[in-house]
Amino acid sequence: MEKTLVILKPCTIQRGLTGEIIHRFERKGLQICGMKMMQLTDDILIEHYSHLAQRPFFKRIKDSMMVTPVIVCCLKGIDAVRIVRAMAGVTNGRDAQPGTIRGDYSVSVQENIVHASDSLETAETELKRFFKEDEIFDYAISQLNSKYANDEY
Ligand code: IDP
Ligand code: MG
Repeated sequence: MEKTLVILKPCTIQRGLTGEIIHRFERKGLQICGMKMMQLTDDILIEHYSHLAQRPFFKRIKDSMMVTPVIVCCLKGIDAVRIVRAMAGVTNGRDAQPGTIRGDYSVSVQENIVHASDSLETAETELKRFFKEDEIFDYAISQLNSKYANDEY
């Protein structure tokens, strides 16, 4: 099964939406394999958002990710990367479809509630960036047969 990274951004912490967002992923059937609060730093954000380094708003994005600690989550499931990206919705909250997280909770490109890994390869790199090996838990869940047909997992 795939594992993917979700970051609940400072805007989510500030607005008191943490539980609501985590609830959505749990309700969908994704398994929480890791979760912690951490204060991001300039160094980790330069690495994490390196694809945006040349954009004029790079400093603003980094600053917005350091306003409060964030909550990083490792979510697991079949096709977890694709599912979580679909649940997040497109980057701009004003364009995101109602029913998606950004579509339901954000009116901003920047303050868009969650980060979600965009591919399996990215997820692997990003999980290593934010979690130590012993902070990700591989434990059995009892309702696997209620979530999947037995030839799916
Ligand atoms: P994603 O989060 O949907 O994968 P990316 O392009 O990887 O989008 O950008 C990372 C984050 O940088 C976005 O979630 C958003 O917070 C911020 N960002 C991206 N593009 C813009 C922009 O044009 N203006 C302001 N912030 C942006
Ligand atoms: Mg991205």
